[in-house]
Amino acid sequence: MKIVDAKVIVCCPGRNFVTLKIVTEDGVSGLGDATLNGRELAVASYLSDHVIPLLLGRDARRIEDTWQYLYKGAYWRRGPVTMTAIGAVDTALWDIRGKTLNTPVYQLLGGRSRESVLVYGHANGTDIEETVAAVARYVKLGYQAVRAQCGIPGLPSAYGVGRGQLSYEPAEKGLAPENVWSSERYLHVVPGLFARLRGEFGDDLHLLHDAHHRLTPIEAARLGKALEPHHLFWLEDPVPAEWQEGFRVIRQHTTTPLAVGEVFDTIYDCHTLIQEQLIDYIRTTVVHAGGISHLRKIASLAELHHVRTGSHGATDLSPICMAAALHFDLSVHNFGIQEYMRHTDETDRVFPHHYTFEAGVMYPGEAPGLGVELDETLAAQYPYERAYLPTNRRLDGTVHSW
Ligand code: GCO
Ligand code: MG
Repeated sequence: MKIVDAKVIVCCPGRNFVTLKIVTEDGVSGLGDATLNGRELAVASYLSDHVIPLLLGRDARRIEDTWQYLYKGAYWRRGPVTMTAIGAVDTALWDIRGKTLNTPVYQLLGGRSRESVLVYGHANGTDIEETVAAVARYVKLGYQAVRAQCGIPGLPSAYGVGRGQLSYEPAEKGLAPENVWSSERYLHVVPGLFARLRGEFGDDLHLLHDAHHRLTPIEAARLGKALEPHHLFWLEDPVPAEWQEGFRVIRQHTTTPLAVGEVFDTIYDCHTLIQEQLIDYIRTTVVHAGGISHLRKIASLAELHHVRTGSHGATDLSPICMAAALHFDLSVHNFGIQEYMRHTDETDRVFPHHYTFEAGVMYPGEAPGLGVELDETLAAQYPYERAYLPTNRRLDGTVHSW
């Protein structure tokens, strides 16, 4: 079953998405998400200029061999651009395999380990009371788990807080805007937010929070301790995650569960965190961590060490990634939770899909393969628009992690 064609489709139905489409000699096609927020065209070029010529003529059934060939064959291993491109190829090949065998991908991954996939949504507001109202809206929609973020007095913008009534979207058209940050002000507000949320919603609702890589280990330890009475499902990305050993400090001080991994691209970014049990949830994504094949290896290592999965699922990952994540989530034994930031109707029309949401959980659907299509005619009506993630400076002007 030879690969006879492959192409990259870049479109912007509200935000940019990069998609790889692979076609076999039998006319079966598969899709892979290749979106790297703010650096989209680098992956598009990596695929078109360097990877596609290597795919033509290869056997589409050799998923593992193709992964190893692209990873080891590049010599220059790892990095977000390379691993996103490999992830797109891997995802598209699993899609093709499912369609060829007329079965949903999760059946190829060992079948269901559970009946459904628990997801969390994003609630945010400019202050605590607005966030309480936003969480209430999610509860009304049936969510059992909600991530809560709120504005910080004295700071014009805060991570995760949208403009007006629009849901939060992590990209800005044009050039990168600059936000202002103060860890002290932030640390002062967050415990009060969760005290208020527990008071309002009781003990059963799962509450999550994302610190978005902004604290030092000792600040994160202080926040984790302050949040212990409110028993969060997790505290996400407490510190910049490159320095895996840095988590030892946080871990010594707090029992608040820790989650990290959305910026990781291979198992080598998280093996210390997993093997030393410095985290509770690994949040690597299908699209950025080398596809379904590599994510399964990370999950297997994590399973040995009591670490569960919690894949990133922001709107800057396309519905193809969302579908792939749901097949993965349903099948791995040590699944924890899946992030689910709803795409806009515009995006959903370009990527019609079979996955569904009901009462706080999701299902990948029973369509063969991943169960997502790309309407290429419609996609062509939404050309690429340059967009960046914001950058961040402290109150005195020093550059800080965004
Ligand atoms: C999350 C993430 C996103 C990222 C975004 C970057 O937990 O959903 O932190 O909001 O900021 O995916 O492209
Ligand atoms: Mg995050």
